Amino acid sequence: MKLSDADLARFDEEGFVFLPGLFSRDEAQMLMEEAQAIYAQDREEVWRESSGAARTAFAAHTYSEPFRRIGRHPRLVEPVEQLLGEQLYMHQFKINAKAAFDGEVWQWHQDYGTWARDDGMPEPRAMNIALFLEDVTPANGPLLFIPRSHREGVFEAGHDLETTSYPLWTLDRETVASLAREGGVEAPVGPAGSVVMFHGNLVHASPANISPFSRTIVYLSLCAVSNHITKFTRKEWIAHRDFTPIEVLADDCLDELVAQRRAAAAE
Ligand SMILES: O=C(O)CCC(=O)C(=O)O
Repeated sequence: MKLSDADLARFDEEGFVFLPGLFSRDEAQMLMEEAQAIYAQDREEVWRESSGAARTAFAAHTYSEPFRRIGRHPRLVEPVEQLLGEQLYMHQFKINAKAAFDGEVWQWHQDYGTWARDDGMPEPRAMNIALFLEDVTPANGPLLFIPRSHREGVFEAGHDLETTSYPLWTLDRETVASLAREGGVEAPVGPAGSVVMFHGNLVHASPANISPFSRTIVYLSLCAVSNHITKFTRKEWIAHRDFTPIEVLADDCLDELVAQRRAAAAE
């Protein structure tokens, strides 16, 4: 799948592109059921909020067939290849839950700030492409982006090990306020199956979810192969060390799994 010239121009200008309804509801539902089964497992790759609700599941593309296919899906991999102009490897893969009532914040940060500091990634030639597995609304903890904040490089950040169970290099309030005075804050919201891709330096966050509706998003952090990480401080299943270029599957690679789920539900 290729991005249009308008998408490319918007990405360059704003630092993100939102593609509503890129996957069908059936595809998103099949993946959502798989995500719930993973969150129910007791495994080290599943991190939890202080309430015990799942916060994120790392590396599901290595132990789940539906997510293995998502990690090689042309609708997710090809747009990033187009933007970065070379083949990609999977730097990180996570399925972020924002549990109804209990989903906690993600503080203001830049992903490349973490990839550079923790993983020694040479350049911001990596980015997230995110697929909504449930409807994302203004109420259930949407991603918040500061448009155009990707243009100013990496900001000073402090390592926050306390606010949530997830250590993060976070920006101070003055920096966020000054960037938001220029760019505002936008929250891409839309139905399950929508996709958003954003620059590694785009400043973003998400609020707590006090609504009764959960919000689940799967993130592929894709990195240009020539830009692979050089420091191995985090677990292999958080920051991958397999730099093999991703070979994409066929566009209909999820159909068989959707049909299997449908047949199982009809029994
Ligand atoms: O899923 C979210 O709400 C935010 C995730 C995020 O910011 C990240 O993974 O860098």
